[in-house]
Amino acid sequence: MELLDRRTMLRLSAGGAVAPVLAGRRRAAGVVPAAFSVPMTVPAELRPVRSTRDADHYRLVAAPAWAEILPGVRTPVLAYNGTFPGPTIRARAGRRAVVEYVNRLGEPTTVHLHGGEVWPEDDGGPMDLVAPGTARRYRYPDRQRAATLWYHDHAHHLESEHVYRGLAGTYVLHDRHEAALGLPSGRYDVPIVLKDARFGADGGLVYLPGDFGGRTTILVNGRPQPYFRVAARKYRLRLLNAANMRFFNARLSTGDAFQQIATDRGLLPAPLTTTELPLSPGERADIVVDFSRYEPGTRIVLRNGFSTHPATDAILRFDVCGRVRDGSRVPERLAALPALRPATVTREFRLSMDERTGMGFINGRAFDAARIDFTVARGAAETWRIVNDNQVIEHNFHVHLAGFRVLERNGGPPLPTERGLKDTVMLPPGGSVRIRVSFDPRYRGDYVYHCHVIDHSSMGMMGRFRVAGHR
Ligand SMILES: [Cu+2]
Repeated sequence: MELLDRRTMLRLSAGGAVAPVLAGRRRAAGVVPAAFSVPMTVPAELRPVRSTRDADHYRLVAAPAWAEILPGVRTPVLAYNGTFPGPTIRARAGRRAVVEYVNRLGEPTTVHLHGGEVWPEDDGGPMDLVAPGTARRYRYPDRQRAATLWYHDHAHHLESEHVYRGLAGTYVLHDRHEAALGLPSGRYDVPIVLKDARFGADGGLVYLPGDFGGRTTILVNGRPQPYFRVAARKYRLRLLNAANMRFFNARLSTGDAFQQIATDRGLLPAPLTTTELPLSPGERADIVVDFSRYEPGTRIVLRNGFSTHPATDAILRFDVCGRVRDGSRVPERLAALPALRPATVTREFRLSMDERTGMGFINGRAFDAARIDFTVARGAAETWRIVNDNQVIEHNFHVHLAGFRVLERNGGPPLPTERGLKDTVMLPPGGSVRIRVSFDPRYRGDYVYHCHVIDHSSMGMMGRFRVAGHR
């Protein structure tokens, strides 16, 4: 029976075929509102508790909390500083950020800064646990270019449920170069944290591993399919796919194009005009949407082009309000990418999941905290080929510390939307990519790489590598 259930679960995770049934049940429970009936909220910004000449100190407390996700319903969540999702940290390149982290949950946790170039002891790796009732300090050098990063729990075997229940937040890194470009900023620079969830009849979050098909409520910044009242001007939207398993393909209901200005690790060389933007879990993309081309009163839905069910099709509705003065611009040149360095080593990673047991493997091996899979020379550039060996299950791939560029997808060119600096890349069933991974010589030690469909990494689809050697 249990096997059958797991099988059903995996089938759901592959195609979402049973979603209509679950959606029907959910509607019967009467707790999830109709789409666009609640306003979108913007996560609070975390103020430093103190600042020194070169560092900003933040305090992050993980604790159980209540959140109003569905209108009028109190839902128990796991929260950073009491909010769902966690507060947005806005850091400045060239200044260190120090996060004092307190774990007031009943389980061990870690905090990983996804996309951050940090020392291993500050990476919040899956085994570097913060015990319940204890605290520790994470130091982020912030010596990389401006980018939309995010922080989330990474405690092995628990990260999937912890992130699902709320332990995730946006970490925006600003720098001077970007500030000088004149892009939409301030209240017009908005984090859009995408998740999905399954609610019980009591309004609680139901967590079942691999339950893609059951998580049919789409959440934006912690609200179900909200509306967002926007001024008729340009907005920078920082899209973060913080869902455990769901892939999004962002599109406007009008079919209109928008501009992508950044990938995971920072600005593109030039804005890309596109009508769709696919994002697998962990990926980010910054886009600029110019609402001044619409008459006030126009409503435009941000849709998920990957959705196979009407209940999960809509993400968010933009309600265009009055015209305002807009001094922002999207310049034709954004930021030059660093030169692609020649690779000294080629590696292959084959991702697979046993559809019968739900166990995840990379190159045939499940995660073992005691095993180092390979060693990278400090400061090296390497070419990695990554293959999804499953024929129905979606994976993706994330490496800690290093950023990369996508060289090839399925033997052809990369998607237009992934031609920038990346740290996470999608792998549809049977798909493959070749990437050029570039290591910053300032860092060495042990890090992990894994599928960021975190119900999969939780089940073993993860490994460790070492960066070693003198300069
Ligand atoms: Cu996977």
